[in-house]
Amino acid sequence: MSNDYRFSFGPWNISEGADPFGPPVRPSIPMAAKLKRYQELGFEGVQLHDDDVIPDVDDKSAAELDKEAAAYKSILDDEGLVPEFVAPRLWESKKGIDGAFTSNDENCRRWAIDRSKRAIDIANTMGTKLLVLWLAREGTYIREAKDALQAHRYLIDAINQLLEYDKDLEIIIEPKPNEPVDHAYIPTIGHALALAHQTCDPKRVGGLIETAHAQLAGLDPSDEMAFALAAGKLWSVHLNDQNGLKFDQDKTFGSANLRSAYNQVRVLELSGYAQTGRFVGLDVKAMRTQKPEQALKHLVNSKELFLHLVEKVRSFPHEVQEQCVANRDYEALELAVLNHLMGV
Ligand code: 3MF
Ligand code: MG
Repeated sequence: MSNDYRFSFGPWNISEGADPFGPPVRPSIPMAAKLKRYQELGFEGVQLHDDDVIPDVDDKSAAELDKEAAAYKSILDDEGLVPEFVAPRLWESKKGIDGAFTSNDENCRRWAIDRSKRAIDIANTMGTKLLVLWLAREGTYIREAKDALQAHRYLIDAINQLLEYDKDLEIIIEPKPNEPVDHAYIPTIGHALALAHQTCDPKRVGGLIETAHAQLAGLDPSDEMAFALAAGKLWSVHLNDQNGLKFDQDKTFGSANLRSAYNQVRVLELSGYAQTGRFVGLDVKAMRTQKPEQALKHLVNSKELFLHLVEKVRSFPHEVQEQCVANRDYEALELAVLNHLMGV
């Protein structure tokens, strides 16, 4: 098994199983206990929201933020873990009810930028330069609710202010087309990178592709990854899976579409992603039906499947590939891929 990839997940990926129709079904696990599981599961990186590190971020003084972030960092150090990024969790605050950077309320827009600066301070204390922006509520339920043109200007202005605030910061935009809003303003990596290029320092703004988010946009995740890779902008991934166009499922990687998973691993492997040192992040959810003692299998299984697929990519017969492409015989190539995946 190849061990040159670095894997990460977020503490929210160890969940109690609540869904919009029912309460938690598993006991909650304290943060310190979650962090203890990372190494034994074979993960090195921890994806973090600002309030994963420090609850009630908005109510704390700068000194308190610094102290609590340093304490969290020392737990990570003790566990031999690395913080991959910090993301401001703007969508859970009442202030972000109608969007954060694109809210119609000027006070809320100002809060969103201030809160993101707090997340940057936390990231600095934690020792990561990466800020992820999942623009959860930056969009609308009805088109007339906002001025979409103005909303894009707000987004660029907000990102500029964050880039100015910390000259070493790198911002990673995680696009998603819908959920929680009906239509998000930055639905795909194409939108994210076009936005990046309108900021004051485009080389410090990149993207993160999540499998399910690309699929919800009706796009092929591996081609989305290739698009970002071609621009030197694939700075993280959230691998998972999605069974058609429905709610964001965050299924175990490869569980719904093994062929698509193979192609995502293939594009990462062929581009030399492992050698960049960037993380292969998972954003997967345990099924609500899992018993507490079995509620980490989605993480391990996703990572194991990824590593098996790395081997599949590496062992695919190159001469067959070349011959089929030379003959333009894609039926033969398709069967060769399927046979290879099935091990026949
Ligand atoms: C939502 C997501 C988010 C982001 C996370 C990091 C809760 O569909 O994917 O997970 O990945 O907030 O910014
Ligand atoms: Mg995600």
